This record gives sequence, structure tokens and C-alpha cells, in this order.
Amino acid sequence: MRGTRASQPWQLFGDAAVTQRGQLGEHMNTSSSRRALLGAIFAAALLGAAGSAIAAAGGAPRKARVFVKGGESIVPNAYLKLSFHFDAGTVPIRSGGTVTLTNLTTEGHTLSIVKASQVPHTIRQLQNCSACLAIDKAHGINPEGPPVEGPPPNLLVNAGGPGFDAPGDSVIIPPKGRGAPVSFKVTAKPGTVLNFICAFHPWMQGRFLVK
Ligand SMILES: [Cu+2]
Repeated sequence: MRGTRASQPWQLFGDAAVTQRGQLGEHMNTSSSRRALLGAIFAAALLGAAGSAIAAAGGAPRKARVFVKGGESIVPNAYLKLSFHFDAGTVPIRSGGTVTLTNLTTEGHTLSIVKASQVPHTIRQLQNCSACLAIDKAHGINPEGPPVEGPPPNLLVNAGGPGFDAPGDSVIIPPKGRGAPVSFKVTAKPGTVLNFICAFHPWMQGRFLVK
């Protein structure tokens, strides 16, 4: 899982920091393509389970916590599993409420608002995540550049008004032990659905239901 290509500016985020999206990218080789594909399938299965468990949650709390969970594991001659995911994936939140992100994994992630049409649903869409590239660049990350030490230059990207209310709003989530939990306000109008992904592992997906 390491050292496969130049898209590892997130090496700063720990030993497993090769981003799986990097392996999904246009420069991947055949072997990494297969690994990434299997991982994405298993991740999608997990995501579905998490989503259905949470969907029944009602109300609109002023504060919500989202955890980043999962990791990498292998069953030799069977599959590689990349199970990074948001827990919960569907997050009701009052307009003006605060979301706190806690990373329980040893990799860095992002929580990035994207348009519904930019949320990848297929392997090909994962491989060609143009929204992810735009988010990388907004954070000051050059996916084509050499590995970079230290956090990305821009930890927070504010695309719309103050707070999280528009596609392009994005925050870096440092690896466990490499930074405090990240908090931000969701300021979109009541009734808005804000879709989000992790730009590094875009099978990590969720949505804020703003009330
Ligand atoms: Cu991620």
C-alpha cells in the first residue's frame, strides 16, 4: 500500500498515508487498480450498512459528532479491504449547529462538501474524481508533486459564506494523534442537504440534513 506513486503529499499523516484515491488515479498500474477496486466494493458495502442504521435518526441537534473509522486489512488470495468511512454517514444538524470530527484512523482525511452530481457511485467515477482534485488544490496539495512533509498549507477551505454551506467547503482531518478534533459550523439554510466526501478516499461519503 505504500510508495506507489507521487500522490502522497499526505505521507505526513502517518505510515499508511498512501491515499487510496491516488491508487485509483490515472497513473495507477494494473495491480493497484485491482486492489483499489476490491477495496471500494467492500467500503461501499460498509457504507450502505452504516447509512441505513442512521437514517432513522430524527431531530436536529445543535451539535453533532462524526467519527472517521476503519482501516486496511488483507485476506491473502481473497481481497484487500479499505474500510475507511464516516460514522455516521447521514447527519441531521440544525442550521448554525456545530459538527465535530474525530479521526480514529491513522490516515488523514477530508470532509468536503460536493454537489450531489459529484458524489462517486461507480469505480470509474472514483477513478476520475475531478471534484477530489479541485479539493486537493484548494487545500494547497499538488497530487502530481513530490511527497510533502507537514500538514497541507490550507487546512480549511471556505468556498461559500462563513461556515459549511456550499460545495467546495472542505476541512482537513488530521490522523489520530496528530491533531485535535476538528469542528465547524453548518450554516446552510434549513431544508438543505449537503453532500460530502473525503477527497482522499472518495468512497467515504455522507450528507448533512440541515434543519
Ligand atoms: Cu479519507
